[in-house]
Amino acid sequence: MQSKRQTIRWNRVLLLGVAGCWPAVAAPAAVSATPAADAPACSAPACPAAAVEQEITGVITVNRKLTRPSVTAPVSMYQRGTAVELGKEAVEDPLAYERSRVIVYLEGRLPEAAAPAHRATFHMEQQNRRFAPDLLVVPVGATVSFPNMDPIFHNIFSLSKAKEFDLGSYDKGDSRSVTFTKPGIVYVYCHLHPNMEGAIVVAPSRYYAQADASGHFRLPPVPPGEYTVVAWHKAAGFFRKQVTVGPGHDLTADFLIPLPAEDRQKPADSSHAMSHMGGH
Ligand SMILES: [Cu+2]
Repeated sequence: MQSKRQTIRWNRVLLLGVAGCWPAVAAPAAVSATPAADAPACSAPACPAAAVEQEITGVITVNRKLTRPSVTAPVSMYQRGTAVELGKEAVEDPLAYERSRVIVYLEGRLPEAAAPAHRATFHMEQQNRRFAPDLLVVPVGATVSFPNMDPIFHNIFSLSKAKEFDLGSYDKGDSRSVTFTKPGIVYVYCHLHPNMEGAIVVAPSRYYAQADASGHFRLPPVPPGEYTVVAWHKAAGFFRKQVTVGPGHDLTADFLIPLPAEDRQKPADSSHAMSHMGGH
């Protein structure tokens, strides 16, 4: 008997919780007499109607034959002046690594508040003759600095449509910065070290995320509306899904990203970089 009463009580609590989430017009009159009705409609955090803004989440699944990313270049190619050990990627699970290389962002009509609220600082260091990080996502309008942490010169440049630049050569401790005013993918290279490759995803707004090793991503909360969720991977390109934000809609966007089996991933415009490096 005791347990049955408890069950009934719990059912009532659940019902009240659900009823509180309904639009005011749909709320049964009987519920308005309960204490819960004194609270502002839909104040519960889990209540869909109360959440003006909601998060779009998803899971990235990467498919490909298991191959190890090739990151090591013959050291003799670069031995001039001070020797700097070429950094190596500690890759334990190649698919987990690739999942964490997926950038997700919203595109199309975005809310007014979509512009970056503040100018965050972004860095892409040159460390051990690699870019660190070698994948960066920033909102349009952001400035990225490129500090040289190596005791050798680097000369960072890009020929991508979204942003062309050439920072010239500079030594350890120096830095240059670039402001990205156009959304797009900016591939970054070094004139002096052909193994150095980086990518900067300039997202159209502050609604972006990078998937974690398990493939999960979470975009900042957005107001109700229809959105295009874009997932991008350097070797696989762009994938798009429509998501409607609002009560009763599925707020997940899962992506299956097939990767080519080759070891080495080359972005579409890397040929420009290679032609630039003929002398090296
Ligand atoms: Cu370099």
